[in-house]
Amino acid sequence: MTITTNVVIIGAGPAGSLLSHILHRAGIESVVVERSSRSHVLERIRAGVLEWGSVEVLRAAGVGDRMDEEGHVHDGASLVWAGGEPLFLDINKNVGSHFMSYGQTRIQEDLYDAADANGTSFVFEAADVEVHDATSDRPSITFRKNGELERIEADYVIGCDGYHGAARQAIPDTVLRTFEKEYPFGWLGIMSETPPLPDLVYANHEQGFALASQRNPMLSRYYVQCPLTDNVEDWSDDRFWSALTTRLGSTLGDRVVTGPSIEKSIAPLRSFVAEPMRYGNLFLAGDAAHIVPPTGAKGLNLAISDVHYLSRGLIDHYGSGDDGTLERYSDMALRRVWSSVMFSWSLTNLMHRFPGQTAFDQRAQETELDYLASSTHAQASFAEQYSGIPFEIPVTC
Ligand code: FAS
Ligand code: PHB
Repeated sequence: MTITTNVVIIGAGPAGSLLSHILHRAGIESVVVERSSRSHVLERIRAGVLEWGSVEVLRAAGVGDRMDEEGHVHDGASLVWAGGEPLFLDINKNVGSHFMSYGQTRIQEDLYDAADANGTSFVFEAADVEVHDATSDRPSITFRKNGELERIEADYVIGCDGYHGAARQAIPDTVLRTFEKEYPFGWLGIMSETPPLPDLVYANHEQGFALASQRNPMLSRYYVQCPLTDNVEDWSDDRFWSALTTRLGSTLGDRVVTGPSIEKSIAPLRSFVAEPMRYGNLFLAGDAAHIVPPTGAKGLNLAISDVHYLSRGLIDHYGSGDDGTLERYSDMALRRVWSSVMFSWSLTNLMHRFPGQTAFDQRAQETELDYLASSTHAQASFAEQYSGIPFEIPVTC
């Protein structure tokens, strides 16, 4: 069976479901085609920090009410290293901005609730998605649903299908340029129903990196760096809490409220960028085009900024026929992507212990952190990058 629509979106993660929702509010029809089940997407535990620009995009899209009720606004985050007292990097004082703790899982629930209210067409458990005729005026996708081959023809195909998706594969190797870096360690993350530390804390320790984060006043999210060869089974809760509290240092480590983990997983770290983010009438947004190590809390935020830019281009196209923003999309999105990729790479290098790291390397990291503590200019630069550089297109309601 073949159906036609304005925009067909591959992937119902945060990028695809936010784009579909914003287009719906502008009267633009879309169909979202997702490989997994709705419940599987909702079960994923991922990001936890929203740049202020992302908060504004979600509010402007009308899906920010529960975020504003349950999210926690932070004026800054703390760094701790070499057994010293934590350094609170005051983002509000330095650049007049904030960030919000609000889990990606919640955002996904909010977006699916909005899709249900919109009546937008989502196809879950779609297999073998393929993009066809991306450079024609009528690109299409095919997929299998309950064994039946389906086709959707559209004006535009948007790949929001993540790093392992099908959309990027439709761009010929003669056109696509990719940039990749893999890190020689992973993050072991746990969730525990315990009160979190008040602030997010990033720790550089000779045993390795650690991060204290949160989801709500009774749900903590913690991470410790671990070897890529480790499995979750290698890490009992006791071993995890011991590593975390050691790496956070005595001041903060003594304040951690431990408890049984309700989720435990290991994520690999990589930096990846695919250029361009457009090929004919195929566009890429979110993890389909870029991946960052979670150190800088940028992955989800880049997905939201891509959608902010792309939705404006599509709204201009269907509204006034102006294709200027669509023409600029790839270059504009990539400027923000590379800025976040660089910040995430830089902070990962600063905060983690690399295999073969020498005493010199450790001392050099600590010296850079000492400089950050001593320089208001360095702190302002960190604050601007962590809370998110300004959008090239302002957010409007
Ligand atoms: P997503 O990957 O979320 O969504 C893509 C969707 O496309 C998925 O639902 C997938 O099932 C679907 N799909 C894939 N292939 C398909 C196909 N062929 N056909 C149809 N559908 C297909 N970011 C942070 O900022 N902080 C973090 O702490 C953090 N932790 C993370 C931990 C893990 C384990 C992972 C994998 C990512 C993490 N991220 C984190 C990054 C993450 O939040 C992403 O940036 C965010 O999910 C990006 O959203 P999307 O671009 O929508 O991609
Ligand atoms: C999280 O809360 O999951 C989180 C917070 C900050 C990061 C990465 C992950 O840099």
